[in-house]
Amino acid sequence: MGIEMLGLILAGGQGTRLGKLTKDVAKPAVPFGGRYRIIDFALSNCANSNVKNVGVITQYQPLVLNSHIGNGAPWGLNGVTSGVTILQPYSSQEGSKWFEGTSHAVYQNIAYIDQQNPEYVLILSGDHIYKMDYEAMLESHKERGASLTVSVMEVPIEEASRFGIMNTDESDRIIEFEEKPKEPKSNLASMGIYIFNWKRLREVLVNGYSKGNPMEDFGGDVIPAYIESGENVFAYRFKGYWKDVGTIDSLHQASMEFLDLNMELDIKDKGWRIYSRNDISAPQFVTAEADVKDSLVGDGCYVSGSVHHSILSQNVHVQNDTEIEDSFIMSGTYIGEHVVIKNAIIGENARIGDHVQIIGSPDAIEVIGHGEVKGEEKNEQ
Ligand code: ADQ
Ligand code: ADP
Repeated sequence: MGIEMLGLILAGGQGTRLGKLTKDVAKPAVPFGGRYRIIDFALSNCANSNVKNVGVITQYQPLVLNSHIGNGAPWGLNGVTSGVTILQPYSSQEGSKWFEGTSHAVYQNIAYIDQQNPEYVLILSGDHIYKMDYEAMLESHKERGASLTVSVMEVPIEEASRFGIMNTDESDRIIEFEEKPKEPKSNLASMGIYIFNWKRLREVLVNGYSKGNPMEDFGGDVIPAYIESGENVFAYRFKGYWKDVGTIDSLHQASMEFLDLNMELDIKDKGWRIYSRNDISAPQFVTAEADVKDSLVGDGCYVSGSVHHSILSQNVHVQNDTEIEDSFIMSGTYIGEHVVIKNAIIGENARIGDHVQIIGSPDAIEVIGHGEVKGEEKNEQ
């Protein structure tokens, strides 16, 4: 007997738009919010929504992602009837073929999905920050007798060409869908979160590939094909905070929003916890010279400079007479004396020497990569 709904997290994109931050780390494994990695949100939503079986489809630099997810224990996905499986590209007899678009990646994993034998598959991206109850979305899918349900949100019209954009009828049936249109006809955007009836999706993928009509991408190929062939495709309206953090600007913006105590994404909500894997560090130490305001400071930090409206992840070291403002500093980074950092994202284990200035602006965020070294340190510790 199979399971009701299998979660599939697409965690394989290269994430070129995150530049240096994804040089050796897959996008979903990029740190967020001082103690999380981006994929924690999708994994925690699964755990909280009773989606107990999850496949994570990877391809690019999966090492950090693999060790972060491990056996799935932080999310409670390591039981007898639950589990998380990391799916990597493999060589088949037809030769090795890497995953191309998003639906091709699912097609490549049919053997795994068949083994789980789900009635429904829930397709998720590994790079979204949000809290969402997928069980409620499944209820709506079932009630409407849908073959595909697409989670949607209204976005500012000037941003609409970054998304799959649709038109619906009065019952929220999707009647038109265009992937990233140059001239969007509406502002109703796909969040890239789908529930499919597995049997039907499997047929569409297998038929497409065997008849020379490959279904590479959900937004570009599968959804338009479903609508054209008259399948029941419905929009499910999501209300709440949701952000695709696939670009430097959106990652910085989401980090600054994370500092707002009244933010819509209530991270302290005990009814919807966001779980992660974290090492235990010593408590943070803030010296008498320090001036820390409006900031999140992780365990193991040592702060002797001024830190305003910024996130210091675990084990960050900030020396005297240094100023940090509107920035996100990832874990293990050392920042020397007389440094100025504004509107920046600093990668994990970077080393910023004395007197270095890293000054971005809200429209041009500065980025230092993981392990990058800038300038020299007088007070090497
Ligand atoms: P994009 O986010 O641009 O648009 P895409 O880059 O194809 O879609 O990737 C979606 C997710 O899948 C990302 O997390 C990416 O890392 C991952 N991914 C991409 N290729 C993969 C592969 N071959 N193997 C494994 N994982 C892979 C999509 C929809 C739009 C919608 C936006 C919302 O196509 O219609 O509006 O999401 O953000
Ligand atoms: P971005 O748009 O920021 O580059 P995405 O995660 O959306 O990031 O991925 C972009 C594209 O890169 C995807 O279509 C994905 O298939 C492709 N891609 C992912 N991994 C690799 C890889 N290892 N080599 C080449 N292309 C890849």
